[in-house]
Amino acid sequence: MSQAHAETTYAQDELIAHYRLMLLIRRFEETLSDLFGRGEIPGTAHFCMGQEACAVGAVAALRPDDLVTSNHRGHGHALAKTRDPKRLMAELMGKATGFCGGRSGSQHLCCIDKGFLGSNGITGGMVPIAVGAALSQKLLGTGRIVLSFFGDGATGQGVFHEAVNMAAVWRLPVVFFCENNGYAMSLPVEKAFREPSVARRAAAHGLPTATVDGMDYFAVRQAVEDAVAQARRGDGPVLIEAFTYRFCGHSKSDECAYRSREEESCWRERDPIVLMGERLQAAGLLDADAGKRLADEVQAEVAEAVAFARSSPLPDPATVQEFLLSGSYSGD
Ligand SMILES: Cc1ncc(C[n+]2csc(CCOP(=O)(O)OP(=O)(O)O)c2C)c(N)n1
Ligand SMILES: [Mg+2]
Repeated sequence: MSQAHAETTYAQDELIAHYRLMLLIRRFEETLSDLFGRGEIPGTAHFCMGQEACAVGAVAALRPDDLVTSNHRGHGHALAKTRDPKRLMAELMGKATGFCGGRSGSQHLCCIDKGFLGSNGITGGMVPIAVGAALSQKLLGTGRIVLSFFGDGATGQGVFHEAVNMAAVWRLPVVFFCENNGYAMSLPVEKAFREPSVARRAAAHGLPTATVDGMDYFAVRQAVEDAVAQARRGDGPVLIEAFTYRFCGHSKSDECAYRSREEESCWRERDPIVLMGERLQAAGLLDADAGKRLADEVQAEVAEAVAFARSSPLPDPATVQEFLLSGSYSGD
């Protein structure tokens, strides 16, 4: 699909909804950062600001009943798949109304009823789980796809290659989506790998690969739609490498001493939300008033999520042993 035609191919309402969702992810994390500063969020969190077009563009290519796995930088993935900022905020505050009853925090989020199989603090840890889920879908004949998000750093893990190989051999319905943001913590991709291209390394496993501008919602969506079509046909997995950037530090304590302010501002000029807004405006789908209305709506929705989370109860201490083991745990 040509750049010029992308805006007219998709339904206008859907494009506006996806632009709004990207805004929601950004405002949600900005608010979260503030809540962290106030001591309202226990544990840690890794923000995805700058990477919103990857989460929203990729999930846009799925059916609602498809499945998603995430990584440690998972708030955008979770919001794109569940569209439920209230339960996410409650989970991050450790409240009983959260996705996992307040037990997971940022690093082990999951929402099975919406097909969000989980974030994970173990780098690369969800890739084999995505492959296992894809094997289940194939054996059960559900026709569902699994979309697996991970970072460039995860591709240095042995288990990543084992999982991609197995998916290729068994032609499993999985789309591997690498958000290459140039760094694993402070380590630049060029220093971590003699061959920095994730797509070239993955291609050695015998599956098709594609690279895409991860700041461009339309490009991401198109690449994932093509990959999903192949996987859904039964022709096996595809790996997509999306070039993107995290606008914030790796985690809350990172001051980004390993990268230059010039590099940061170059990428900020390609803010995926601004880029999508400009595309929608140029196509006559969004004007300044509508943009302002959406921004106000999103602000209100995040405030509502915060109010919901704050007013929710903490988990009942009497339930502390629930979910530790399936079946009947006697406490012995
Ligand atoms: C198995 C394992 N090794 C190391 C770490 C520490 N660690 C946490 S995040 C991270 C970097 C991950 O980089 P990448 O996959 O590129 O994701 P990004 O943070 O850039 O989104 C590392 C090494 C970990 N969590 N798990
Ligand atoms: Mg990275």
